[in-house]
Amino acid sequence: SEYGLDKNSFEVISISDGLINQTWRIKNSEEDFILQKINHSIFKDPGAIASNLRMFDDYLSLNYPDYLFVAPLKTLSKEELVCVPEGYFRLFPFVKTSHTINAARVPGEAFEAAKQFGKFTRLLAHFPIEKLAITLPDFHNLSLRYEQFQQAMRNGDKKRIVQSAELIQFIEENIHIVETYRSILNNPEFKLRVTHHDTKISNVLFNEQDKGLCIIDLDTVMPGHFISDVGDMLRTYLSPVSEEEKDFSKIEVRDEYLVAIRDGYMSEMENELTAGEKKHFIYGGKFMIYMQAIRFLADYINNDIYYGAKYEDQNFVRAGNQVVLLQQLMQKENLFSI
Ligand code: GN1
Ligand code: MG
Repeated sequence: SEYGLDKNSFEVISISDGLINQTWRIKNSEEDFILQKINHSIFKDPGAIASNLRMFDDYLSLNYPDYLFVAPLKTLSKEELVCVPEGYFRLFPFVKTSHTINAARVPGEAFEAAKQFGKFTRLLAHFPIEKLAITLPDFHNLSLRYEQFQQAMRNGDKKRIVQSAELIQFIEENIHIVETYRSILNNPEFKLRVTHHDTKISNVLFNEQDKGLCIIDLDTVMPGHFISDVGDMLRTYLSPVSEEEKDFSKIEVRDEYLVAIRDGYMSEMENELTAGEKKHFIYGGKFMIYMQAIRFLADYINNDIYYGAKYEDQNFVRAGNQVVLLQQLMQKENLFSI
C-alpha cells in the first residue's frame, strides 16, 4: 500500500536463496516487482544502504546513461525505503526478460559475471568513495574475523569445539593467509575501490542470450579491495558444488572457470589494477575461502546465531566444505600466473 499497489491483485512468490534478507517476487499480468525485507539485525542502518544506492544511481545515470542500474522505486511519499512495524522494506522493478542462475553451468557464465562485477567497479573508479556509508563495518576485515573466531573458541560450545579440532588445526596452520591480508593493508599498491563484497553468481542478472546485464544485491557495496570481489567469485564459481555440499569428494577447482573469471574480470579491470594487485589474484580466492570457513566455523561454535541452520551440523559442514575447497585451490595456485 505504501507504493499504491493493492496486494490482493498480486501473486507473491518467495525467493529463498539469500541467507540474510528476505525476498519476494510480486507480479500480475501488468506489473512485476521484487520486494525485499532488509535484515535489520545485521544491517543496522538501512537508510545508509538507501543513500548509497541513490548516489550510485545519480552518478551512473549522469556519467553512463546506458548502464543498467536497478534502483529502488519510490513510495507514494517519495521514500526509497519503507519503515513499518514489520521492518524495513523496499521495492525494485523486476527487470524484464532477465533471469538469475544459482551456479555457473558453463565457463562463459563465469566470464559474464566476472565482467559485470569488474565493470561496476571500473565505471565507479572516479566516484567520490569517501561519500559512501559503511553499511557493514569490518565486513571483510580478516584480522577481525580471525579474532572473532578465537573469541568463539574461548567462549563457545565446548562439545562443538572438540568436534571441530581438525578444522581448527587447519585454520591455525594457515594463519599466513591472515598475515598476507595485514601486509596488504599497508601496501600502497592496493587501492580502495567501490567493491561489491558478495559476488556470487546469483547476484548477476542475465539476458535471454545468457549475456550479463547488470549486478544486483548492492547492500554490501562499500570501499574495499579487489580481492574481495575476485575472491568471492573464485570461492563460488570454481567448484561444481556449493558451500552446502556434504559430499566433499565432489569439490573441485575447475581450471577453465578460473581462466574465465580472470578473463572476464580483466576485460574490464586490466588497466585499473596495479601490478602488485594483479599478483594477488589467486590470493583473493584463498582470502575469501579462508574467511568464509572461519565465519561458518565460528558461527557453528557459537551455536548458529548468525547464519542459522536448517539441520544440526549445517555450519560445521559448510566450514569443512570451504576448508576442502581451500586445500584444492592451494594445490593449484602455483600453476597459474595471472
Ligand atoms: C551471506 O545472504 P547472502 O547469501 O547474500 C553473507 C555473505 C556470505 C554468504 C555465504 C551480509 O550472503 O557474506 O558470503 O552468506 N552476507 C552477509 O553464503 O553476511
Ligand atoms: Mg547477498
